[in-house]
Amino acid sequence: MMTKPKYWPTVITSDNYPEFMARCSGRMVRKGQDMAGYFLEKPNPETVIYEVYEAECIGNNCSAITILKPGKVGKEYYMTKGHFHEDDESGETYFCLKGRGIVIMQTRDGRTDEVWLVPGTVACIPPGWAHRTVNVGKEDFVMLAIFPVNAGHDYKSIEKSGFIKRVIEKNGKPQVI
Ligand code: S6P
Ligand code: ZN
Repeated sequence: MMTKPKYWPTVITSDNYPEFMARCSGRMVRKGQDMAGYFLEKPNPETVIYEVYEAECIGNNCSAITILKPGKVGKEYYMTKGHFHEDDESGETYFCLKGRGIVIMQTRDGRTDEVWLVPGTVACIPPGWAHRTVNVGKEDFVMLAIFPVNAGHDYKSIEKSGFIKRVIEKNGKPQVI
């Protein structure tokens, strides 16, 4: 049986993404106090590191905008917690809308890779790769994520073992170590 489409097509750009955020039903704020143990040094508990705006999933597709603040904890740039997807078949796509960032990725068997993002650049995260975003710029880093509805989020594995690579400032520049 044919059902009447419920949604209109949408365009999201570097200029109009706040309109998308305004329509989002979910908003999550991560402060330093939520990220104890993630950075090499202790973050200020009250400092906002990032915010995530989640839209209602449409069919099989979920979308979210992450606003990652500029700044460092010691020499380490602000970053997201990072996670694997619970579903091993679910990848993800990150579209950079603003700023300058790095997506750090790794597999459960220890392979690592990273993708540098600026507006107009897209990171394709294959299934089975954990992903974390790092803001290495001086302004907000904003990206749109599209992922399958059944992806699920496994934060525990990263909480336990962390990422193999970190992004720190060395001689005034970001360096993946
Ligand atoms: C969801 C997607 C993003 C992140 C967001 C925050 O699959 O990867 O929307 O949730 O960037 O990162 P994290 O690691 O705290 O979920
Ligand atoms: Zn994800």
